Amino acid sequence: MWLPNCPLGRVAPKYMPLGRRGDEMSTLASTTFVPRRALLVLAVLPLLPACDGHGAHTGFQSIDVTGADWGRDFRLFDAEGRAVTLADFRGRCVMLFFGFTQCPDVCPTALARAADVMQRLGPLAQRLQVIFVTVDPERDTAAVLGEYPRAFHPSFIGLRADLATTEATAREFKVFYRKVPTGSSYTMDHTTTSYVFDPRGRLRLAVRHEQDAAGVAADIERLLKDNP
Ligand SMILES: [Cu+2]
Repeated sequence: MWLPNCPLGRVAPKYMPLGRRGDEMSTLASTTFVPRRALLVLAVLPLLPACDGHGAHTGFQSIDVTGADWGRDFRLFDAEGRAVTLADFRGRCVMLFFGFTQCPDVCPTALARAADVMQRLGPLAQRLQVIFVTVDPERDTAAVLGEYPRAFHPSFIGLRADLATTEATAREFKVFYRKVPTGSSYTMDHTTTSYVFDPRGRLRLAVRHEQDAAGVAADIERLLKDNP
């Protein structure tokens, strides 16, 4: 069941192909523009506590998911093949985003916003690690992931894993993705939410794709100041 007021992720029905009307997506009421090619599908996310209004009074502009029993950790590999887990970033906030480097719009937009957040944080930006996790490890090789996130900010890193681990990690974070054939090639549909962990490694915020950089920066600044 979909709760139309859940701010976490929405699709605009008018951008859905006619053939899909009648499935669960067509019930989504929204004014948010998300191109079909980068469609977010967040069928599991109405389970989030914020969707019942819980997040409204926490003072964060992002959705407060503190205490979630999911999104606890990951074990993925960086461009040099080293295993990376959340514990590697203790003392810093982590902003985690799932996508793929050939994404035409959603991923570049999310990473550009993350770079904007870094700038807005000033010196505090040293305490934020932005991580891009590929949902397309077949094309996003270690070499590709060594380059792509850095094009947005030199501190950003890309992580990957084999297909099974990618799937398990996405499931842990309630992230949906799937291949969509495009003639001889394919693109990916994927969830557009970014997640923020506090410096103690606790999942705290789900950041909507539509949220602006100023709001994200304010939320992260608060998490950093609460955890000096
Ligand atoms: Cu994308």
